[in-house]
Amino acid sequence: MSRTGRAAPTAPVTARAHANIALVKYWGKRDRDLNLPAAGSLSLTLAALTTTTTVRFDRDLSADRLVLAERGQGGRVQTGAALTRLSAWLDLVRAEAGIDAHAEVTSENDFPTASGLASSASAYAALALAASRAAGLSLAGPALSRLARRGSGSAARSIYGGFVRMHDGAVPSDGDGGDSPEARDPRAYAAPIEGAATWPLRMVIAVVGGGVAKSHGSRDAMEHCAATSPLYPGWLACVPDDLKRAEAAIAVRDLGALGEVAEASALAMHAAAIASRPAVLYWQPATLACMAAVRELRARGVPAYFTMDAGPHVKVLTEAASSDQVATALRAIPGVTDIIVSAPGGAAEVLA
Ligand code: 2P0
Repeated sequence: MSRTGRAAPTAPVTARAHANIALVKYWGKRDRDLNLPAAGSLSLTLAALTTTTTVRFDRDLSADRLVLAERGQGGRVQTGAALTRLSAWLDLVRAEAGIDAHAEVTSENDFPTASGLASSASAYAALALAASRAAGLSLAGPALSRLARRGSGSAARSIYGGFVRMHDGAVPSDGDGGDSPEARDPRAYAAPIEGAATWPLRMVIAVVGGGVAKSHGSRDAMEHCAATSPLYPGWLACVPDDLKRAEAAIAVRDLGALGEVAEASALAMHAAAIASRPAVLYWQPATLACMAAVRELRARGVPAYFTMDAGPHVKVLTEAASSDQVATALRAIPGVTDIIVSAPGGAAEVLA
């Protein structure tokens, strides 16, 4: 990058964002460079999983610097792929702000990183808010969501609280089966779904296998799935109708209908992943035991519905009044090492 841009403001900015769990999954891209999703998605932002990030641009820094910390552990300076990915993303912020200073980024998760608990979602949402403000930009929601998306697709949703809909941004085909070149990107951002703020829901997360790093990063796994899974086209074909059904269920607060879509979407995504060659299989025995326990709870009249992401953990959507019962059932399963109960969370916010 040239060193001729104007100086950045040097005051640090700290922002916090919450992770989100998709109820209609994002799994596949239509443009790798712009990180455009192949389909829309829909999520619930969670209060209990947060990333807090501080960004400071400083012309005296000779390179970008990234320090990551996890709950109860000291920070670790990152090198290699994490830093390369961050620097490429920071270049977008620098270009938009017209600055050329390097940045120091310190980020702390209050939950296990890279374990399938959606750490990149809260990370890039907090980063988008902190870095854009630290660079002197004041981005409105859609621009902020798009910036977060360039870091990680799911992060576009963590800009907002509650239920959030990610739009794929695709415009009508230009006749060659592709999007119009001039409109490849602008509409691929998330927006909050209004009206469910007072719905007393909980997500009960069964951490399986101690929250160790996942076996396949989701970015590589979804690309591998799109390239090799015979079930990938079938998975993508499900998404538009699942989105419609999920939004209709949220509009009338029908947990049963929403939960049914969420389970179906998660299973379809995992089916496509499992059918990749070689297979991408995130489940462990405890994952299946959790799914069975949720079905048993439901057979006894407890409103509980599971979903799983790019890891072995099981996330169960339920009513607040049933969350203790669900947590107790999941805690008893061998291989479940922790239980996190979360209420819906709010939007990303600047702390200082
Ligand atoms: C989701 N996941 O909708 C899906 C379900 C994992 C399974 O979004 O490549 O880290 O950074 O855009 O956002 C995880 O994928 O992928 C994810 P990139 P991301 O939550």
